[in-house]
Amino acid sequence: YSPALSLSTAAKDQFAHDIIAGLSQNQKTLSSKYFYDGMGSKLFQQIMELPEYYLTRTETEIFTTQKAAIIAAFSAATPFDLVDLGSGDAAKTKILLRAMRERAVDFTYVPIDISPDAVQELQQSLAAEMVGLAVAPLTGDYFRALEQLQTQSSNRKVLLFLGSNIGNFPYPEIKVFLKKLRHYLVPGDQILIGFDLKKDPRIIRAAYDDAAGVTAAFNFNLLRRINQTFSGNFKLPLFKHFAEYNPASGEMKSYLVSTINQQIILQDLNFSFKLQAWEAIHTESSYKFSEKQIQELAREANLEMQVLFTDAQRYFADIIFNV
Ligand code: AVJ
Repeated sequence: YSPALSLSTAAKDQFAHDIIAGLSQNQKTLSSKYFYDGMGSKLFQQIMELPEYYLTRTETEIFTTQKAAIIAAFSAATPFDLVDLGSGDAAKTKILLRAMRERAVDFTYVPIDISPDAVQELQQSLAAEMVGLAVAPLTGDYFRALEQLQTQSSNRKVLLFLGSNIGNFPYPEIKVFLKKLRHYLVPGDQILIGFDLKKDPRIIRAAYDDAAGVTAAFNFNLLRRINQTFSGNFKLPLFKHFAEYNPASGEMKSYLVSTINQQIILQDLNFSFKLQAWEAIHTESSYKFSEKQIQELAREANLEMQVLFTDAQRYFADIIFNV
């Protein structure tokens, strides 16, 4: 695949700031949004193929079996922008894109992703697979990208936030996030959100601790990326991937656990810190939802639930909200 595109200075400064803040805390933490450099996006594509990672399979099932109803719910009388937050390789979105083209729906596809590599590859694959599709991609932070979109298009917006990306926000932050999103939307706009639903805790845990070790590699890649970006000395074999699901809170938590006492130095940042043996760095939370929680969230964010789509096993829900 193409070599990694480099980060902008602003993005690199933000990354540096977040690393230092997260690793200076008592409970050390790194933000999961930094998983997705070129390599991380590739590893996540492999995760989506894993037998244990039911999320992609179930959302794909929803789109494949119910695409006609989903598209009909977009109430597409006028041209609109289909804005895909965290588009990645857009494998699932492409199911909707193809069906919308078949029905001659008038829309522009606006993929937004934090990974420049992912956006570039998506642009190339769309040019090859969907000739003539109007595509206006944006790279970077969701809100920065939405800011930019406002300056270049006044179309009605249908936002996609698929794959349970929303699960990366802890509960109070989701509310803040949804309220911020609404700030870029007006009545008549819509949001389609994919939620991973609560289910057998063992099934959930297995999805984040797969037998082939791809999720572990995805987690370790964050340390490799920090080493590479800031001349760090993380030694990957001195850490263990550990993932744990709490069925009471619905929080799926991933960690990198230090196996020994060690000092980490990030030379370019002039920053160092110590890790005790078996101290854990929290790297990701992926929240799981009950339908009741989703309804509550919608109420609090002042979003009207229009329609809920789910798979045969009720593992996953794609819900369209009216702004
Ligand atoms: C892309 C955030 C939806 O939380 O399930 C997959 C990322 N992390 N395996 C998720 C992820 C570990 C994924 N999201």
